[in-house]
Amino acid sequence: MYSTDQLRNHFTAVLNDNWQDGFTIPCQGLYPFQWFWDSGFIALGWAHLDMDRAKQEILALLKGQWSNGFIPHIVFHNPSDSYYPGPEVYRADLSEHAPEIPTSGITQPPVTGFVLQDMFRISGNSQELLFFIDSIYDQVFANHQYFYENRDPNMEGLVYICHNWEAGTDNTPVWDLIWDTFSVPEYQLNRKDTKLIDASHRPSDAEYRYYIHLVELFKSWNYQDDLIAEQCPFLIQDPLFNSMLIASNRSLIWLGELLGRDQQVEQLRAWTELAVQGMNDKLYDPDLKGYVYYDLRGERKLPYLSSSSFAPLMAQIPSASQADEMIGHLCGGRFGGKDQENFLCASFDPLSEWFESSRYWRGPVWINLNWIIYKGLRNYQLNTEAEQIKKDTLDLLTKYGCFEYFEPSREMNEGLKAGYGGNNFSWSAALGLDLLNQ
Ligand code: 2M8
Repeated sequence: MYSTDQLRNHFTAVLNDNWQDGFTIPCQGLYPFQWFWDSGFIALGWAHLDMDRAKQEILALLKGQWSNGFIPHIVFHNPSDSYYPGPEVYRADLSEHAPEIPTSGITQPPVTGFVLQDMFRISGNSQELLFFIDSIYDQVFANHQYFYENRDPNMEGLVYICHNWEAGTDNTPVWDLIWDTFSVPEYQLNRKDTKLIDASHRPSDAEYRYYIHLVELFKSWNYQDDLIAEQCPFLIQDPLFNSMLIASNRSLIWLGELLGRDQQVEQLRAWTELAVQGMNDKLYDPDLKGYVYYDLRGERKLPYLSSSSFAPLMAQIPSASQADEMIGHLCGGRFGGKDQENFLCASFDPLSEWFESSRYWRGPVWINLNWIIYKGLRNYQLNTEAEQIKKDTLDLLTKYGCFEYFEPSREMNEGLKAGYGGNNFSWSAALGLDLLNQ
């Protein structure tokens, strides 16, 4: 149990311990490299402590950018044998676009755009930071261009993900419906995570075989986007991923106007307009009152609520009345529970038969999703709900420290001594720090 001052010191210590001279690992042992969306959240934490490190974090990520604008989800800056799958499994060098530095061959939610706008705000609108943003603006823009030009086959403004690890919400139960359509070889796995963390809190080996199978397919196609679009059995329009892209579009528009980048701003506006329409026409489910996934390969909606269903609030996608409908699920609703029996916000619908309160992205509370939802609720002046999710987030961090994920049920938390997954986890620290400063 930490006091506010101790909590701030704890957050700072976690980030300092995970700093690797130029970038920050998510967690010792379990995640020994730099991850795409982690690096964005982590940069926000650094922005409150040491802006130079925040800039270095972003620059280190961009070292891994491919020549076609793609940003990989892992940049392997250093060797390590504590993580599987490593660069030898991904073989990104099979792509004609890959850089010198070893990277993975899949991506993650593109948070960099809105992170840069937040860094600028935290800097007090410093001119020096604006120069920095100007110096990397084209690279971040190129990443958005990569998505809209390669991953939107129907020109709907909605980009697809082609691997569950691209979602960031790695083993959400929604993917089970996709795995049911797969048949995969008995790959030999060399998992390290289950030697470090309670295996019942991680995805199963059967799930890992699907994950590896997709990577094997990408390698057989040399990571060519046209072949992936034509043949990949996992092709999903994800509400969280698209919301992060749209939120980043909006920030790049705002920053681009300051920087006089008229053509790029015009293009970003066009993408955003189509994207918002696509989100509302295709991914909003009026019966469920939330945004859901669409399976492009199976041509079907996947109508299940998860914490990702609320992410569009952050990108100002729902109308005010849609937002009102959506928050019915939070305080007192199926996520918060009657009398707030759960901490906000479970990663999957707590009333679903597939909900598992301690297994990774199948139920536990994650700090980054809470932060995204908090920002979204603030956009709509839904202040009661915003304050509740902020309080729940800080209460969990105060009780346990910076774990990777947390038990949603208040009752079960009474007997627990620890959160779940990795400890001293960077984005829990960074976003905790950001919430303390809101
Ligand atoms: C988790 O994912 C990695 C694969 O990317 C893994 O389990 O090995 C997810 O929680 C993901 O969202 C996160 O970026 C990554 C590093 O924290 O860990």
